[in-house]
Amino acid sequence: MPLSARTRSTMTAPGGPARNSLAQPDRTWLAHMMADDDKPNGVGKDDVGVATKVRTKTKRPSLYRVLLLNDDYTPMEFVVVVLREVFFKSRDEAMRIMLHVHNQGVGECGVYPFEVAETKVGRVMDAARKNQHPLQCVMEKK
Ligand code: TYC
Repeated sequence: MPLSARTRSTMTAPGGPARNSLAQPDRTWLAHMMADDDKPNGVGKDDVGVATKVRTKTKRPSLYRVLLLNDDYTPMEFVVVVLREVFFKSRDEAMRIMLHVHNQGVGECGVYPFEVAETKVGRVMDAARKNQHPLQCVMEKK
């Protein structure tokens, strides 16, 4: 059939006929003209690597409560120093938290993303061990 006799609707691009004429044009067969950044995933990109999809949605990190536990032997002043140095509490706030733990058995030092909470628990436990106090610090998911 001469080219002039073809109607537009019967012409197909090398990538195959459009599945739906209202859909976005099939850009596959134009891949050789596109910058790699503009090519749909999996279409003729020259670079080799792991297929990635850019994810724009951000997730808020899970938060963890860091808790101090009471015991009968750790000196009150040591707990106050830990609260000031590890959790950056004022002297008044450190005293309040220490007394709360002393009276209630457990108290919150702060709420942090996982790795921050983990680091703070580690710092408290290291300081307690070095000073031979039985002070315990734990974290729990909020
Ligand atoms: N109960 C301890 C005492 O009487 C003080 C203390 C407070 C210990 C808080 C631990 O997390 C703690 N010396």
